Amino acid sequence: MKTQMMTALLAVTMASLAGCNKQAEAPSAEAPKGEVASDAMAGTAMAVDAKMGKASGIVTAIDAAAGKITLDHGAIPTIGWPAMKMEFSAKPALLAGMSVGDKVDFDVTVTGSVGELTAIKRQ
Ligand SMILES: [Cu+2]
Repeated sequence: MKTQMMTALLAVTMASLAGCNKQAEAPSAEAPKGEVASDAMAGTAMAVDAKMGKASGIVTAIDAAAGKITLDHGAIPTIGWPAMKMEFSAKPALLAGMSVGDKVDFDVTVTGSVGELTAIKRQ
């Protein structure tokens, strides 16, 4: 799991670096507001910027009191993540009423390798 995540992050980093040499290339049609390529280019290679994405998934584990939820989620192109199963942190109030097996749509903010849900709702 950890290796998979590091590999994904590395891929994102490599993609960002590659982007610096291809400024003429049109941005992805899925590029969200706020996800500006120049931000990544302006920072150093070690800078860790928060990225936001939306995706769908299935709840596979949940600890609402601790603010932890594990989701088997689909790809999140805006973050550069493939589909995977992983744990997210979330405010306990956000997780109230969620159960294992629920299909959900969620918003996530990723900083480094940490993903925090900012919104989640049952489909
Ligand atoms: Cu993930």
